[in-house]
Amino acid sequence: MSDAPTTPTTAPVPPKKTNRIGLELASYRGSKTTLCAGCGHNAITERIIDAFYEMGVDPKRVMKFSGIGCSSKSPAYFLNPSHGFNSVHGRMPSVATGAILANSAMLGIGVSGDGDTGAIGIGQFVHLMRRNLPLIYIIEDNGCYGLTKGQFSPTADVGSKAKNGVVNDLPPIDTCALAVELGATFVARSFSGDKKQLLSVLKAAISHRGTCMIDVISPCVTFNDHEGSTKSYSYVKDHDEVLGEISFVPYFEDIAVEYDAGSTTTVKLHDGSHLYLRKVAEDYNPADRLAAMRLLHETARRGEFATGIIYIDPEQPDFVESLNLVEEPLAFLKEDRVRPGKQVLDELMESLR
Ligand SMILES: Cc1ncc(C[n+]2csc(CCOP(=O)(O)OP(=O)(O)O)c2C)c(N)n1
Ligand code: SF4
Ligand SMILES: [Mg+2]
Repeated sequence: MSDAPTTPTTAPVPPKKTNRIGLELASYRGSKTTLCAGCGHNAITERIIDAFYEMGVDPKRVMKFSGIGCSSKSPAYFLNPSHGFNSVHGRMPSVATGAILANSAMLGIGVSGDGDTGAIGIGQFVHLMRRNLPLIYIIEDNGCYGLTKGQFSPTADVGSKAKNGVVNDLPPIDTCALAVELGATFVARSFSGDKKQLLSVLKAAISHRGTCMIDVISPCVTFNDHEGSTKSYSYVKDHDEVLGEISFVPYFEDIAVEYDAGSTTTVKLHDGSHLYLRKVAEDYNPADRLAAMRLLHETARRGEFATGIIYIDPEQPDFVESLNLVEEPLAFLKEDRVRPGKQVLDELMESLR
């Protein structure tokens, strides 16, 4: 028997999994969350990470915005290499509008709360919805002000009970109905606990050009997850009326989707991706604004939530187009292109004489 030393064998290291632009999932993560364990907002963060990774979006091309609240802390927990601006309570829409108009080559995502949007920020929200600014606007909706210890927010339902037993007696603001009414071109509602649906909705939103308003019911385990609350995990699971199966096929993948033309709506998105919306609940057409309003009113009357893509119109020009801005981002234009020359000013003065 030979006693020559044997060379140790090392197991081959499997190649790291990357997406279509060569980045690992880690490039889409953010700092460690400081939110409560089990908070719905953390699940939404995970889906945002998955959606941007799977769509192969360069995180450096993304701008993240938020207001104030537990929800508004979320952008710190995803897409670390992206640009971010944590604004004042309820003022994220104006900050996002300025940033996107200054550099429309970037992809904007804003995270707000039901309080940040529906209370102090409602004025900014309604004007954002009218403009079709290319922005993914997510409301992490728990029906309360989580950060300030669980007071009712404007999305709390009539009759919903707070942890201390107080019953809410004011009617809620339905942010989806408001968004549809005011002209948002992509309106969806989802649930932080529905991984598959939320991921498809987020991927479709990345492919849409215009305002995507996504209200995600996101239970607050600390202040609003008890019996009597209509935003608890158990209530939402029991009252979620799923509009139908969503299949999203990105433009860079060649996936054959088997669908029945009679019961599936196909929507072609801005970047060439496709959405196949299979109707389960009813014969629902997400391109019909009146049908969307009817659905929202009828489900609310029954104490239910319709989830899925509620309304979509991929054809409307976005705010950048309707302002007729030059193709090149304003932020990079040289001074001689943004400041009128002396001759132009002289002509203008002359015309005002
Ligand atoms: C101008 C101003 N008013 C009030 C507050 C106090 N405040 C901080 S967060 C918040 C509400 C947060 O609720 P929501 O947007 O629903 O976020 P959540 O914490 O529930 O995720 C309030 C009232 C503040 N920070 N700034
Ligand atoms: S207080 Fe509520 S909303 Fe805030 S992190 Fe905790 S569970 Fe989430
Ligand atoms: Mg809230």
